[in-house]
Amino acid sequence: MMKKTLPLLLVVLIFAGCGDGRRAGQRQESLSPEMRVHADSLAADVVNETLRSWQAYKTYAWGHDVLAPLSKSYMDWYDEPLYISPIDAYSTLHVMGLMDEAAEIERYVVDSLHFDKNIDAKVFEVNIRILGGLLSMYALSGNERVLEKARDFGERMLPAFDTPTGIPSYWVNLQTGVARGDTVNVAEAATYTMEMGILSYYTRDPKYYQAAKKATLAIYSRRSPLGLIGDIINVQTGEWVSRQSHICAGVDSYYEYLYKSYLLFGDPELGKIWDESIGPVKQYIMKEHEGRLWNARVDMDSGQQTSASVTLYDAFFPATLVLSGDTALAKRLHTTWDWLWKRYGLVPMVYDYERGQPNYPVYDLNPEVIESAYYLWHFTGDTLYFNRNEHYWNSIREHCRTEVAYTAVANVETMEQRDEMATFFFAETLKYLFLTFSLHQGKFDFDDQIFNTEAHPFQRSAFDPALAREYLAF
Ligand code: DMJ
Repeated sequence: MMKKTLPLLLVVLIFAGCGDGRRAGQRQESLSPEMRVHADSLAADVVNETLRSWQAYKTYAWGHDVLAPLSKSYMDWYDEPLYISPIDAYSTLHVMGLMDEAAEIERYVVDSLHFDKNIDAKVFEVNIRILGGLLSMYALSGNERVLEKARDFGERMLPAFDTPTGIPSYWVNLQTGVARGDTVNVAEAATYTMEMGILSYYTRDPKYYQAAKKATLAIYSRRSPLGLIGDIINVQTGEWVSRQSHICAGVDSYYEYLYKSYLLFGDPELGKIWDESIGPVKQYIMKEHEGRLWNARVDMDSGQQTSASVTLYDAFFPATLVLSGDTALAKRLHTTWDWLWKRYGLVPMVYDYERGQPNYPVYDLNPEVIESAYYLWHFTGDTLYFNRNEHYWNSIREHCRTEVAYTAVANVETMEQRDEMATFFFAETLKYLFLTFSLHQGKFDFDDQIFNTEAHPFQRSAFDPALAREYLAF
């Protein structure tokens, strides 16, 4: 439940401003005493496995971006490491109560990490993982030196937004500020309002949020008469490079951030954009096929279907839907993802539901199906969703567990493994599993939290709506 101390204006914005049934969730006490014991042991198992994977990272990849768990080695995203796994892992370790491990990361970040590196960083990815991770590290630790790192990183990202449209270039050089890459997808164009809004709030400097919001408005203002957007755009001209409309990888977090940023800050303009965007998505993109509900790709001008390919990223959508109050649609979509997971034993990255075959059979330890089951478990109290996440955890344990940690699967039809443990396994997958199995313990107040798209949590009641309006300048 929302905290009673929540400022009245925020309550008004969240409840009265939403008008269509959006509400905070109700955790239902639906676990029997026996199930609670079982859930406790699952939560403890996830913590143990997280610790085991973290120790593997420290042993084989410390100081680098990503653990390669099969070769017991490491990979970096760029010529110099940015320490992405630990930054992404911090909030999960903290939420699990692994405070020594979390404190070690915090010390390393303030003492040894600097961003004055001559590398071209991918703006979208470093925003959700590094800026989002640092901001949640600050929120959880209160360490002002962490905030200084986040501000420094935000400053280094800003030159990317200096384009005629306000949509950021694909890359930015962290040292020189030189940006390049004129073609971006919508997720890369407009998944910034949460992190940059939070940075504006903490620093009381609106320029970050203003840059992020301009990019979001640049996408929204280019919608078709049907209210649909394309998926790839030129940041210099604002011309759509692809007019395919969908909620798949390459667009997904645009919609997620419209709603979540509105919820966190109460900017009415974002609420209006969400309200005007979600109807066309439901009308044109949701498709029935053989008794299941899927999402299609359609032409943004005609609404005609262009493809029946879904990506496993699309499974974020039930979470956003149930958060916004549309539980019925969220349940139907999640049942489809559950069917696909159980068909293969893990979910393929890309699947064509009309052909009934994967287009790209990789599973990279992604969180989305689990994330949505966690939301549904929280909001409905139906143990079906708890059971689903138990099933998914068993699948991951069976197919992805290695001698030292967890790894991706190259092909869900053969379960052949691939040598990489993505940073979001720490940030998202393990966190959502732990929060599912520990929900009944009541230690983590979901209703007072909003996760960025990389599952870094931020406390809603820590953002005063009147101050948000001032610090973000909306
Ligand atoms: C994560 O990096 C983020 O959640 C992103 O928005 C899309 N999905 C990946 C993990 O699958």
